[in-house]
Amino acid sequence: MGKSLSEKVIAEHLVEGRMEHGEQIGLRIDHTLTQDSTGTLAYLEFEAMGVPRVKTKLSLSFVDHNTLQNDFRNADDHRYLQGVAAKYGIVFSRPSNGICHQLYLERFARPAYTLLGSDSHTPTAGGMGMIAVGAGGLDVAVAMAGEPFYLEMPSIMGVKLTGTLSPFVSAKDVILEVLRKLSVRGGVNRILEYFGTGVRTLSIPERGTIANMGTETGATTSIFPSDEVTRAFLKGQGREDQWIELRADDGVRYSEVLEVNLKEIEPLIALPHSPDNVKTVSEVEGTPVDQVCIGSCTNSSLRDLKMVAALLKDKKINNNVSLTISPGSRQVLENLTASGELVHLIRAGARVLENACGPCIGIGQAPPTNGVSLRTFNRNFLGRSGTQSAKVYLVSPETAVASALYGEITDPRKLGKYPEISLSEKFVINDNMFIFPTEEVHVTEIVRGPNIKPLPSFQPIADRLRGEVLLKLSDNVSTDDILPGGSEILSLRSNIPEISKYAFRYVDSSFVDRALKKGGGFIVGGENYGQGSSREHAALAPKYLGVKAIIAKSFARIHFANLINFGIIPLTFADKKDYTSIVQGDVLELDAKDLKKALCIKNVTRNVEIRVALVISDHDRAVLEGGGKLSAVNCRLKGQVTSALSDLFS
Ligand code: MIC
Ligand code: SF4
Repeated sequence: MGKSLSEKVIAEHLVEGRMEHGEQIGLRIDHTLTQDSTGTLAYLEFEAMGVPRVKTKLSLSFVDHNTLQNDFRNADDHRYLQGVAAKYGIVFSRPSNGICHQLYLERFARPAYTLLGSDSHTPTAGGMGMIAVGAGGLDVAVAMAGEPFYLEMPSIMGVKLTGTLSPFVSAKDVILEVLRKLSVRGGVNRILEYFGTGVRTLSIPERGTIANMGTETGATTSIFPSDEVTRAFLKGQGREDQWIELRADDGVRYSEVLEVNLKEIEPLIALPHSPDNVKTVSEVEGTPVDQVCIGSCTNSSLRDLKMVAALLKDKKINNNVSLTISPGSRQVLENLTASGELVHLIRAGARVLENACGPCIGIGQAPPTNGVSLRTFNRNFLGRSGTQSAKVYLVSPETAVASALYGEITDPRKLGKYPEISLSEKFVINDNMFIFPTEEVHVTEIVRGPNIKPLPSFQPIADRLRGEVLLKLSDNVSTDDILPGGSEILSLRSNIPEISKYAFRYVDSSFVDRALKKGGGFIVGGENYGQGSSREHAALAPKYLGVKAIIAKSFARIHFANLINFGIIPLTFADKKDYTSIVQGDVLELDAKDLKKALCIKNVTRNVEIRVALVISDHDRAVLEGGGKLSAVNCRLKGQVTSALSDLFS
């Protein structure tokens, strides 16, 4: 039987385990990336390991999330990150150089490599034939220290693309179609591997868009073959020598195959408040729009902004719409400037913002009260825009422009003549906002501002856990619910005691006080608990507030790993019906002395026993029992392997 593309890349990097679905595997990581809002913690963790220099082929630190400097805090974070990069041999991308995933795709991604990034949209690089996975900062720090990355071997789902996209339909519509079919949890513990004749009709930025938003299905990653289109893109970036051909063997058998005929897709839109709430644009046409935001790591490439420029040329946006455009990178902006296309954006009335994440994570541009905001982004969770009452819809750049011009949700096919967009044979390249590390290390002291606090240390898990159910939640709780974004909260990312005060802020503003008053306790969740971001803070803040275990119907992959890394026990109901037998405020008791045996929670208030499961590998159990990953890794790196960890590293 032939091998899938994913298996080929994984096999080349496999250092532990068998490539069988469900098995724990260890992967050698070639490249790592971090961004500022997860990076400060990741580097504090890396520093704590005492490794003198990163051990990867390449590690990158981007400043793209919180570039707003309302006070000293973000500027201090940026300075800290720059110092760390210089000291430990990491490439530093300065603020406003662009969004990590766009920059990585342009300048560093290469077929058949592995990438681990402390951002959930790291799979964007799968558009270039890589195994690129998002993870918590600590896992990335561990990879920088040269250790393998452990994960459950996903099943490989083939996504067969046939046909060609129709005019005004683009990559965003393809991934919205996939989301419509799979939902926000259909990809969990799967790799989405694209194949079929439709693949070669898609450019690298389009493949990047699809791989990027595969994250919203919960997939471990997405991957495309590396073909002549890949080669042409790399050539345009002056990196043709990094190209190799890569595709699945003939006769490969995927665990499942999803068929998507590109020809049949029409413009799609995700309705509030979930990326899988997908309808055709024509179904909601005519809804008045207050704001349109173009950008984010999903849709801010040169291909996308050239399309936007062509569609806006000689037109003016509607008087009731605020249109913002955040280019994905300085390269995108420079190319648009050199070609003269930037003027079409400006003349039409667009507000051109910084090359950064910006409104995607609530850094400015909150919509008005009850406002309708159309965004080319990847997430529309309630409140993420900064306005709780706003309704955020996710669309392609084509639909975004049509709606900005008409002032209401509009099918872009109304725009008439479809402009043909071709990517330049050679991009204007300018790497001067990257600071490349030198062999010689000049940095003796890393400057830490007053908001950069040491990592809190936690006690190992007690033998007997008792406490109240502090919060009972429903399905698909996102990390934005657990610990929101926005400029105010993001500026506290390097200060766990302070940021913890914002846990569940918009879900239940009394949660923090209750947790502190009760000395911690439990949280109960539904399906897909912790979907969304890779932020470790969504595990660290509850931990800091004394949360001992989370009992849910199922978990999202990255958050599940983060809970283990920081010593919160992630339990699933053995029988999902038992979810109804717990009420917020109930007192629960768990014997956690031996996490290997079958676990049972006692609901003391209702005097019932609830069977729960801890579905983790021996490796993860050892991490949990040893008081979290940092201490486990430190033991390993310092050669002090304790008995609890002996299995782990033998
Ligand atoms: C996001 O899109 O939610 C973020 C902000 O990029 C996060 C990372 C973070 O919280 O810093 C992600 O996707 O991992
Ligand atoms: Fe940035 Fe938004 Fe992409 Fe997250 S999803 S990396 S906030 S642009």
